[in-house]
Amino acid sequence: MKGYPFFVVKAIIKTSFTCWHSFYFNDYMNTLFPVAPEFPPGFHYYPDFINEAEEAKLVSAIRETPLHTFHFQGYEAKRKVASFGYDWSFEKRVLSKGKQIPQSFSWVVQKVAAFMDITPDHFAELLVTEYPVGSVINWHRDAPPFDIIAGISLHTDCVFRLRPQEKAKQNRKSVISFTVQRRSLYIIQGTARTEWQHSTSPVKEVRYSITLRSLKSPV
Ligand SMILES: O=C(O)CCC(=O)C(=O)O
Repeated sequence: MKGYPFFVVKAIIKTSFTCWHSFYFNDYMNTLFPVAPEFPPGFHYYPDFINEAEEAKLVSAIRETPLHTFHFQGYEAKRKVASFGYDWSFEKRVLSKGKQIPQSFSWVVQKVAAFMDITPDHFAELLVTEYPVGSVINWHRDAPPFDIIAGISLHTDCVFRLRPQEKAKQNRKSVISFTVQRRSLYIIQGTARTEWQHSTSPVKEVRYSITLRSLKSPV
């Protein structure tokens, strides 16, 4: 360091300290706090479930699908949806058979079913959702007639949250918040389905999701 002006020496010392500090400290932090949060029983998360080409194929299939604004108890949400197969009306509280799942989504239904070791016809509903920038899905448990829920995230990541359904158990500490990456799959069943609610935080870019649901009792 001899011959270097003092401010250069100071900058070199500061930079190397910052690098080593952050390297050592981050490594240490990762050991202390594992990246994956502890999910409630029945919640499973699989990053990179589909590849980039498959994601592009699904996004273009969604963009060709006519979507409509989602209505819930007289309230108009920002997100847009299209439901195929069996649809639950929150307004009328009835399950009705709608349009067939389009051919362009069949392969993804088959892929999720094969992964879960069930047959594709277990999935009675396929819901396509478009979340414009800033939109969310509020805290909820899915409609009563449905059983397993499988969600594929597309186009951007989003913050997904879980909290107990029971009011007495709800507090800041009971919220599990984590990122669901684009191209990932999550599965909600068991306790996570019956005793937990889920929601998403406002998205920074347009997000699409595909939600597959099975029925508790076949109709
Ligand atoms: O977009 C998502 O991943 C969440 C979908 C969801 O919770 C719902 O449609 O009920």
